[in-house]
Amino acid sequence: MPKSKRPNKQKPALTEMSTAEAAVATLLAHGIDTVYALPGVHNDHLFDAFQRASDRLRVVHTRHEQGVAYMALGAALATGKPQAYSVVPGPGLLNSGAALLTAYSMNAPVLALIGQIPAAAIGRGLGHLHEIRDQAGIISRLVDHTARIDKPAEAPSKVAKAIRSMGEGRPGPAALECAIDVWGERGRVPAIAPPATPRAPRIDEDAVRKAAKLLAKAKRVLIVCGGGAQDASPEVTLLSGMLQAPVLGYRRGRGVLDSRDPLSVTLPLGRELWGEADAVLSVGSRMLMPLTQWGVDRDLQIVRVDVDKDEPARLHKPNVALIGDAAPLLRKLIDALAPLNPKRPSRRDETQERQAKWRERLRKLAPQLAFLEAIRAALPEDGIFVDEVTQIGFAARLAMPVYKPRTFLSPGYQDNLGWGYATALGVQHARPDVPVLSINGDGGFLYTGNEMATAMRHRIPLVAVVFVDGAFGNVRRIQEERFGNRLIASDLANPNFVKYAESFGAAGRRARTPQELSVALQDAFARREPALIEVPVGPLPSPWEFIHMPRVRGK
Ligand SMILES: Cc1ncc(C[n+]2csc(CCOP(=O)(O)OP(=O)(O)O)c2C)c(N)n1
Ligand SMILES: [Mg+2]
Repeated sequence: MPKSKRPNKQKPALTEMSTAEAAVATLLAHGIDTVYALPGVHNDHLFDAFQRASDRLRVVHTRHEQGVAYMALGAALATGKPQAYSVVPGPGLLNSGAALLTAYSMNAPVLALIGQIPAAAIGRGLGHLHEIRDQAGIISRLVDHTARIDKPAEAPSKVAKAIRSMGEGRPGPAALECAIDVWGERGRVPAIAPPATPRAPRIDEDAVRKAAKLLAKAKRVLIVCGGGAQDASPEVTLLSGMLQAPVLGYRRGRGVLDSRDPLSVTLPLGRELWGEADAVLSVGSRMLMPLTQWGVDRDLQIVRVDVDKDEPARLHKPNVALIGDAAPLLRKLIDALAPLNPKRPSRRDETQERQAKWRERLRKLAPQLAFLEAIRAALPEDGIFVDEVTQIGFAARLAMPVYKPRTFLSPGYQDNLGWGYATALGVQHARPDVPVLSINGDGGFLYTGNEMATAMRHRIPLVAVVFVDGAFGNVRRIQEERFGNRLIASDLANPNFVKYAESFGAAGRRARTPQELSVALQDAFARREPALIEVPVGPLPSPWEFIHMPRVRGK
């Protein structure tokens, strides 16, 4: 082609902006319209840019950095969409650390915008305000993608890349640092474009056919769902019917198949079915408990659907690994299976009868179950339940009916005490259209109970229940049962939680029985204002025999 006819390669338009303004414009272009943020001098220019964009961007500030990070996590879990939080460097970053760790382990798309000391001083150990040794190195252990924005022109591409990284492959958090003197620096910035639609990853059709053949031949299939199945509920439901396969969801897999479906099961029965299955289809689950505690042998064929290519073979090589997003992969699998699949006898009656037997045995947890019944009756079908590391939570994972995906949020393998209240605040903030319930023990609640101030300040109508046994009850029971009642560091001095809530201006109530809890919850959901219900309880029966159960197959 003659030189003169070459199409004019247009240079992107340049606009004069600060680094912070460019970062904010890029967040907005990517649909991020809320930042959970706690300010400080390192990020003053960033907050000024937030302020100038306040017709399009909401800033929700909390009373501790763990609050902003957990809120962003909650919003990400509730919506499946990227969310952002911002903190000062050093202590601000570390204060948000447990939540960032949890976002990583839950594969949640959370972007951390973290301040830094003056650019020229980074790495020199001069003792600048909030300096921490090798901040970038610390962050890199917490997230898969991190970068530092060093000048205004870099902001759009680095922010865009960070957001893209949160959704590519295995989703997860990302972090960006920016120095105190760089946020306000002005320069010419390339035009900020909305994100390109990501290309759908290629599906390995051979692997899909192989999986379909394997499943079509199998007689007793079990489907195991983890957090990665939450957006594949219609597909899992269809497959379960086609294969007459019970669907096991424990913590993060609950709600993928509606609990009212006779083929929906939780842990104790799920383990029994694992012992009898000739094939397992695992969808977005690490399968740590089945593979390590329940055992595996040659008679069990395994198909694993996972977005992370390294995950399926980590513990035990599956017969087939399908790599990619669960929903499109399962749709392909359904198409491939349809012509091969024999008409199967119904397993609904069998599964229901066996569920009923387990329900009898689970009566051992009757006090917890009675409170859960009251909660389920008051919480609408699409209401969101935010779990905690507490006796009621352990029982909920086993026995509370869950009707829809993303309505049962449990912290997964971190099981970090104290995540609940602030995470639930983020959930309620991101989903103002549905009621959200946060359950807590008295131990866990005071990790972030101070964020009741945030609920009031930002009018977030979250309802929290605090079960008060005056103890880190779980720890205390272990000391009683396994350490000859040698109690240590497990008793608690509590505030009056009703007065505590009232001191923030929130509604506080006490409910002493499941019936009273039911009434208090209905009232709190009707009022749509921040509320706390204190429920005094005694020691509660142990759930552990239903969770840590012995091997059912293999050596
Ligand atoms: C971050 C974190 N720290 C400590 C623990 C250990 N831990 C598990 S349960 C528990 C006690 C929970 O007490 P509470 O919230 O009152 O619930 P309860 O068992 O009394 O119902 C503790 C300390 C944990 N899981 N996570
Ligand atoms: Mg307690």
